[in-house]
Amino acid sequence: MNLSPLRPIAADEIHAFKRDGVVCLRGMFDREWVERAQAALERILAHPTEEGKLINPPGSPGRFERDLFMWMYDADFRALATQSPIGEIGATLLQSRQVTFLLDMLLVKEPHTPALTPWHHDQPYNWVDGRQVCGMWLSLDHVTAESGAAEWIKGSHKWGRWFATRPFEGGTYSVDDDLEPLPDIDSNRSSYDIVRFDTEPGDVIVNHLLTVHAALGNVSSRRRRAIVYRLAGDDGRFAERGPGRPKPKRDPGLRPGDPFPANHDQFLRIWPRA
Ligand SMILES: O=C(O)CCC(=O)C(=O)O
Repeated sequence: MNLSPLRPIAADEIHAFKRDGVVCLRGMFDREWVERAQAALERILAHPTEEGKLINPPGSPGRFERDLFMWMYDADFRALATQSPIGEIGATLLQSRQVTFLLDMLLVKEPHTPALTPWHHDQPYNWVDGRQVCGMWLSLDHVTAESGAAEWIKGSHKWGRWFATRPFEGGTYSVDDDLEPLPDIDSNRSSYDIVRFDTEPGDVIVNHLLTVHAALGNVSSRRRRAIVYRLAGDDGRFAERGPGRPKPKRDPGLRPGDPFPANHDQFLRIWPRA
């Protein structure tokens, strides 16, 4: 299993991440990691954690499955967090000396699950402030538009706008967070620079946490399995979001604005590697 990315990350990939707020890094994880991750994901799907749930909008067919914090339950998810190339990839793209792992999440769209993932960006949902913050979408299947690829609006991380959060399942949170609503992107797609990547197992899409994105439904007969990470770099600070928003699993004992400590039971300092 590769500790470092299977190939060096190129200067133009780092530049694309900065400029566009998203980049697809092909072939970062070797086959052993991919198979280990696939097997771990199947274990969690068979025995979901208390966070595991179906997030199909009401009445929609298929299975859109989500689980969270798998690394706290499963040794292979923990190994992915701490021993795989994700820390080094994060440090390279964020140009950061250190990387803190905030969470892992699985997002699976089983065959014939047309549920869309709505347009959103991640930072207003996530307990992190700062500019050196990213998500990673680790592809565990051959993913195309038909099987539910994600779509990203290039440059949206630089709009200087924070949009109101909405549950993936549809509807709104009962207490508003005073953020502006998202524009109607789908009715006006040609006004946006939207990019989509077909991926293979072991490819990683890295996004700034302010990059606006969505994902298509899986209308194919193939599975679409992804593990998603959230990472913070040097300037990442703990944040609290509105009532009902996603939270760390337990009270982390931090105040808004606190740096993430090097040793914390919920936030892992994954780079430099211990
Ligand atoms: O894969 C999906 O359905 C959505 C991915 C997403 O929203 C994310 O990676 O933040």
